[in-house]
Amino acid sequence: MAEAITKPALERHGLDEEQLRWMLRNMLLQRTLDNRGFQLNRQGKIPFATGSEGHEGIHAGSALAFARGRDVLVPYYRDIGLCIGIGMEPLQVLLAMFARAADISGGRQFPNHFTGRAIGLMSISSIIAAHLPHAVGAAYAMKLRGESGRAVLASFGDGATSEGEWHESMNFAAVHALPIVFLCENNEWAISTPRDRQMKVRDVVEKADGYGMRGEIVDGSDPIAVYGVMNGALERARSGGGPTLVEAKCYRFLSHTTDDDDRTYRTREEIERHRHLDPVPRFERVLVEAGVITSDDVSAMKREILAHVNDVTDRAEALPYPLASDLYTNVYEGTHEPWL
Ligand SMILES: Cc1ncc(C[n+]2csc(CCOP(=O)(O)OP(=O)(O)O)c2C)c(N)n1
Ligand SMILES: [Mg+2]
Repeated sequence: MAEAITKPALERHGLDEEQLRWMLRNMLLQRTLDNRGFQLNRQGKIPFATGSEGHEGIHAGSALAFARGRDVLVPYYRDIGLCIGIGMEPLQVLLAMFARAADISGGRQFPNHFTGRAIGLMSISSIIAAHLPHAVGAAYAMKLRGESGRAVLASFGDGATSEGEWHESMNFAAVHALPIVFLCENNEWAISTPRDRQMKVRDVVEKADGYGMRGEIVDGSDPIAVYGVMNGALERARSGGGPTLVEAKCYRFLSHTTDDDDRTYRTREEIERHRHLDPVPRFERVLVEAGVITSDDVSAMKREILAHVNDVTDRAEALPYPLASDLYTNVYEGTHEPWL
């Protein structure tokens, strides 16, 4: 009798079914919010949006490895899924897009420049790599205060690894064995600059050697693999094992932002060649095939997410803009108004 062909069991890195479904929901929510930003921009309702299509696996896996209430996240502007994954409400995303007064920055920041002290989310800087010395400073403070069991998760793109602040941060963190994980979301592009015009090495992770830092590479379109690597690196950092550079490979499917037209520097064929890496349909398939979720439940999840995103869109849009008279509130101490 022919032996039944058994498929290898899904590698879960200890994750239960609820956690796997949580990651899928985070990825679907991220994509829906992403698309909403582009739609609202094309409708002329918001001036600007940044997409993160292709990064969803990195964000879901890393967010699950993040210890809420203990760790500190120092992200960059493409990390919408990472921010909602550690507890930021989707309404905040829409308030920032619409630049409403109720936005946490009072409608002053670029969209996707989130902050949230209560959830351990440090403010995002538009200046590439400028957040990394701050991330290292937070990790240094944890070490000086003897706060073991905590770590900093700092993320950035491949382009950021050419910046002086990136190198200084890596060096300082390695020398002082700080509790920090550097997460490079390598999406092959820095606006219009491809990876091979950005660096001579093939993999960002090779740069870790120059600092005597541990480096790990992971398929960023596989959230379970990302969780495995990030969980290991964060646990090591929390328990005194020092920093790690994690390079998560992915691909940026959309233009850099709504202000960018990627047809001027890359072909449609190149994008199509990477489609099989799209983490969202890929993970959906993996979970359905492994019997973790049914196709019907995925459809119901998508409907529930769309209804929620529609609701927060309407709520945010209905709220007022900040008042011009509030321009200097929280900028200068007291009632100082520079024009008076
Ligand atoms: C110091 C600095 N230089 C240039 C810019 C303009 N800029 C904004 S995003 C970006 C590309 C960054 O690429 P990467 O780090 O790979 O991140 P990605 O956008 O691909 O996720 C550049 C050059 C900036 N914001 N800050
Ligand atoms: Mg990039």
